[in-house]
Amino acid sequence: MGASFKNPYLIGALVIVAVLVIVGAYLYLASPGYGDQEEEPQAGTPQQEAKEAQQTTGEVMEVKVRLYEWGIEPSEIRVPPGTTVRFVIVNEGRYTHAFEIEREDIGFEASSKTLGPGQDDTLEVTFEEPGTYEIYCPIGNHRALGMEGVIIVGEGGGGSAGASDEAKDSTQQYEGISY
Ligand SMILES: [Cu+2]
Repeated sequence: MGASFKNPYLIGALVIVAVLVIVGAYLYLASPGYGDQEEEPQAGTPQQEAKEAQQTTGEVMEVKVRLYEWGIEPSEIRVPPGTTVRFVIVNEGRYTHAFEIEREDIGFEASSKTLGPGQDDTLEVTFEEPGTYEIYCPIGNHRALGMEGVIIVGEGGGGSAGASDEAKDSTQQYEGISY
């Protein structure tokens, strides 16, 4: 008998608890505080922007180029097609130099400023067309003296061989310097 009395109380208590939980949850969800919390990720448009910035940074390959008597280093640069390269060009020599990229068959040409000793410049180029681009110093006979090299835009930059590509690159850079 007692149980039949207790049960309605128990059920009533459970219903009240359930209602409180639901109301509490509703109030919590609807509260300005919760709204703010949800807006932060939405204001995470900053987060999205940051992501995009990172992606952009990831797509831009920065290459430091040293100009000196008589050479350009690195003398061989390999990039996958579509890569945007930001060349940071520094004249570390005692003569005036410049950095020019040229590919005659597609009529491509880009050049840094003429740089006095110690000066630097930045050149940003997106390489769409696979092939070999020449790099050289256009001043005087500097190219003939050794201030030249190549940028190879290749499709074979297959993802799996990333590490070995790097190893290859450094070897080829040394080969480039030696001749
Ligand atoms: Cu030069």
